[in-house]
Amino acid sequence: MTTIEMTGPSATPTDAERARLLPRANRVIQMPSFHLDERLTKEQIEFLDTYGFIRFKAFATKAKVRELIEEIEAVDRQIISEGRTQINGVPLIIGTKKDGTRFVQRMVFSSLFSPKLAEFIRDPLFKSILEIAGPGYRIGERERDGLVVNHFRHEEGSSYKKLGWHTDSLRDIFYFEKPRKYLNVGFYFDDSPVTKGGVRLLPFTHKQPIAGLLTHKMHFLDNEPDEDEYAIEAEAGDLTIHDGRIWHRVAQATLTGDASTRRVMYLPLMDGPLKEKNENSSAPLYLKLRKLAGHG
Ligand SMILES: O=C(O)CCC(=O)C(=O)O
Ligand SMILES: [Fe+2]
Repeated sequence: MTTIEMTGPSATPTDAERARLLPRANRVIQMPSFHLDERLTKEQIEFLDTYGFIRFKAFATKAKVRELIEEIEAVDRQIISEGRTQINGVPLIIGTKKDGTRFVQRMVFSSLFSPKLAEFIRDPLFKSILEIAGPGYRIGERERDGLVVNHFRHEEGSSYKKLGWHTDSLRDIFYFEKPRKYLNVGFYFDDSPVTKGGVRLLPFTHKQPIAGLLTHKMHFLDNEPDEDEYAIEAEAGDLTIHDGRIWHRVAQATLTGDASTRRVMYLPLMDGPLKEKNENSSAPLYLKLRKLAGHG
């Protein structure tokens, strides 16, 4: 009979093994409490490069968050009252709350509707992020989908409760451009504990060769939890950066109604030739793919 001796170094599970034993929803990324001052430190740049993501605490004050929420709510009401279904050719995702109110769940080109949002993203702190994105990077307020505000909500009538596995770099391929180094910068308007669902990602997948971008999972069609996934939690006012090549999804909240509200704004960091959109632009192909997969 063989007995297994549980002694020696092999008896001590690694962090990864320990993490694997936890129920999935509890596997939240533990990361140092990073703060962003003037520029990213060497440690912060290395963290982002190694893991493919980073979170900065309290990028904006709670008062600023409240002010910006009022602003996005005003833009939302304006878009709904004007009966818009798309902006610059990019379709909006619109849902209905229990009380019958229609609201925008994926707002695009948001800064073009609000001088306050436009001013916020011109804050010098965002410049330090542009610097690490690479030389010549800009915030493309009129390019691609512009400044996006996602509004996830778990409720009957909601059109945006979750988003399947994807890489953001797929957009480049659909725009017939070589996937570039692409940083996705998210600013949180709401606290986002795991009970609100939120981002689940596969650390290190940003280092995959281009083929992996296309083949690792079925873009947008696959919503299944992955045993290697980790959740990113954040609070209102936090800022996150993830590498556009990393595989991620947005899980559905276990909470419902108002308690499930999760609003995050994404900044379009661009380089290369300027291709501004206007009212005559047509819908991008990658959004058609998302639509086919049932997202919006
Ligand atoms: O809501 C989020 O934080 C992420 C959304 C996302 O992955 C996307 O819109 O591509
Ligand atoms: Fe994404």
